[in-house]
Amino acid sequence: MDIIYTEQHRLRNSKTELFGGELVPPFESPQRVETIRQQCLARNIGEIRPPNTYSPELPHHVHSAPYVQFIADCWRDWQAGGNAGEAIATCWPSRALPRQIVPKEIDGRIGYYAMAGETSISAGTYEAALAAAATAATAADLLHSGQHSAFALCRPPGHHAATDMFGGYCFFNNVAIAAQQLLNHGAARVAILDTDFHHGNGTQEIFYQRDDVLFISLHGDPIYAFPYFLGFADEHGTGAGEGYNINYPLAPETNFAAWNHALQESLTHINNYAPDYLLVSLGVDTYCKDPISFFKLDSDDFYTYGKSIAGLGLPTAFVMEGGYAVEEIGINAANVLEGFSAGQ
Ligand code: SP5
Ligand code: ZN
Repeated sequence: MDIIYTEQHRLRNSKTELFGGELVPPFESPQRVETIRQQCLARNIGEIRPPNTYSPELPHHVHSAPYVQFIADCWRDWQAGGNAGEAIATCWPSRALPRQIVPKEIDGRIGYYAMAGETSISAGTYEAALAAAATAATAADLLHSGQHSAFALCRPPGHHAATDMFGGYCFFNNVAIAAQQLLNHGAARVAILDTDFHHGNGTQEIFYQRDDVLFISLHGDPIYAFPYFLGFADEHGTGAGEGYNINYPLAPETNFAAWNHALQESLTHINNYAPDYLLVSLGVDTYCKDPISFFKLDSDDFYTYGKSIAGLGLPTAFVMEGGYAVEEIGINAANVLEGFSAGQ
């Protein structure tokens, strides 16, 4: 399985995350991807290759042009505004402030485009996010050219990024960009299976009214877990998209037996949809020792579920999302890939 990787991910190296009322070093660190890369090398999971070159318009596949421009300009404008620290949103168009007019001032503009305040924007964030999108698009290109599988080893992650919102450590929705790339290449249907602990609110929003992408997510019940305000079981899609969005919100302490039950149902839905391709939003924050999540998967479970996914027999690209137990995320991600290869 080819592994697409570029060291440009390191350009995303913010110093602050707002967590527990303090500014702490971000959970979403450069070390994450390096740990996974090392593990893939040590276990011979596949060849490591760089992404293809794309135009800076690549994110326009799924994001609005003003939003992409905001991500490109934010750090410069924040600094020009005389701010000492990294760019963090503090005021949003929330329920009782509903006017959707994009403010001219950067404090207002960042609030308009933010879905959460934990994620700081800093120097290099835009460049790294663009490289992550290219990494995922390359995985799509590889499937299109006939490869059976690929692994986009990207960061920053993408699944919380919506048409015009960043947050949850995400800026451009890598897996959604890969799906659109496959459709642009002529695919009729693409399925996205999101195994990250958190609901893929961005991916859901992007494809909610469409039937050419089936989105299925297994995640911590939003009544208890980030992103809190989307990801419930009654969100089925609208219009042409009715029936093409499926959520499995799962309770605190969910173990592999219960998680796998939802996975097996998901695989049946995907099989019935008969997509041309499968994209997996691969989060390994379902691991029992993840510092910000509450599922109870063990390292062996990742191998087991990788193997199950291979049983679909679909050309499949894995696109890296979350996972914050840095010691073990390499083992867990490589276990999914190795399980997939064994199941082919
Ligand atoms: C891609 C991805 O996995 N993004 C996750 C973003 C989560 N950010 C909010 C974290 C808040 C965690 N609160 C945990 C409370 C533990 N007691
Ligand atoms: Zn996550």
